[in-house]
Amino acid sequence: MLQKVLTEKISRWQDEVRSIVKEKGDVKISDVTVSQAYGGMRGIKGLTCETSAVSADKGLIIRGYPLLDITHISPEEVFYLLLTGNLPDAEALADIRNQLRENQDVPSYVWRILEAMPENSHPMTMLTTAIQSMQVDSLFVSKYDEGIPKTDYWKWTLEDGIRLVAKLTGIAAGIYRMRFNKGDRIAHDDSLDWAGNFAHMLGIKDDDFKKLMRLYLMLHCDHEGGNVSAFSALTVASALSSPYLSVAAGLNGLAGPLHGLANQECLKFVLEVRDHFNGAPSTGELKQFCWDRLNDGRVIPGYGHAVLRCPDPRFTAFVEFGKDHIKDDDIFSIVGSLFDVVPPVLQEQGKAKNPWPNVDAASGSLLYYYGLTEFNYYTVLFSISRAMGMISQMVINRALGIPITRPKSVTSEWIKQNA
Ligand code: CMX
Repeated sequence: MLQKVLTEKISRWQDEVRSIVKEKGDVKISDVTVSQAYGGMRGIKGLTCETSAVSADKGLIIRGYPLLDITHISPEEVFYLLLTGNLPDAEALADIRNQLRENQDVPSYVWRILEAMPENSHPMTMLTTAIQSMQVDSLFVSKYDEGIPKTDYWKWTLEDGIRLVAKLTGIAAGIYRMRFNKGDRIAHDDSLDWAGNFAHMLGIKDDDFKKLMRLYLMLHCDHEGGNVSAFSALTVASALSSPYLSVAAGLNGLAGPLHGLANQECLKFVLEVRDHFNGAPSTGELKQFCWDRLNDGRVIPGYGHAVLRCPDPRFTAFVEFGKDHIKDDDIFSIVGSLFDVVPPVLQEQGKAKNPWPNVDAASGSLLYYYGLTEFNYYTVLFSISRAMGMISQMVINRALGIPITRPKSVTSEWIKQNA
């Protein structure tokens, strides 16, 4: 059903893009300065992304819906929305849920590979290794080898994508139980939705934790096309590498502390605050603690952003959840105090362009409360969700025939001569 809806929409999107390029192909949409060329290409408009947009003052907008208007929808609904541009009706939702259920079993070779890894492997390394290993089952690769036409690439990218997303919760839960000695893997419960089932397979039995997983896996799904993980995944995919290799590449970028790994760094920081002050500190103490960290040349994790210039709505959504469910918790109240203290400190320091919290500032305190205390696991949760955005972007790029990525680099010598 999803496949049928997309087939119809994609032919319209292809026509639309063809006519945009025909009419406006020579119109300039960005200039590039020397500082931008040395500065991580920040702000250069050089690629398109249909699934979501991030505005500096409002944050994430998914297919036209501001994030805070749709925090009630499930991850499966957001996956459908990312792919098609519309929210699913009951029948379409049941269809995508069925497809995820039918494809959820993890191949046994994945467990053997994970078991062979060093016991202290980072959970993100385990996750991307598991994903890469499933390349062997890629339908895109086998259809490509058979010589399918270019116009069909997106279909097999989608089939791989659904199979991958379906297995990610089982793989991630298995990694959690294996890596942190939680006992045997827990079998899936098919009466549950995708995120509820994930909570169940982790072995955390609280119904509110299931709700948190629904929110968590929805909120992290996508953040337009130019962030490290999306851009890396798309760049690798543009070489027609399989969705397995492309998503693994993107997630390896997510595993960096300036990107998705900031959620583990952030909770670590909050726990450092708690341990240092033996509880919640006063505002003055917290301010000094932040200054000491900045003076040591370290960043305040969970704050700042390359695009946003406002509190991240994903942070707001997590804080709302926390206020509703764990209002009096010590760690959650430190997160609240940091929200009061860090922005003025960063503003006073005058370096960070955005002093406000990002997605990673609050989520860890919620996970910790429900017993998911192993913070070097947190980026795995981010990954499961973000894979939906990566797959959706990949399907659309392949449908639109976006060619291999190849921006032009120049040498400093060239800049000296030409700029
Ligand atoms: N604490 C201290 N310094 C910060 C800072 C923070 N939270 N955020 C930015 N700065 C500093 C930068 O390190 C940079 O310093 P230098 O000039 O010495 O290099 C300066 O302020 C300017 O940086 P910027 O233009 O404001 O930010 P960037 O676009 O370069 O980087 C980001 C954005 C997110 C990497 C940065 O804000 C940061 O390191 N934040 C902390 C880590 C974090 O929370 N990352 C998660 C982001 C969300 C996600 O992707 O998951």
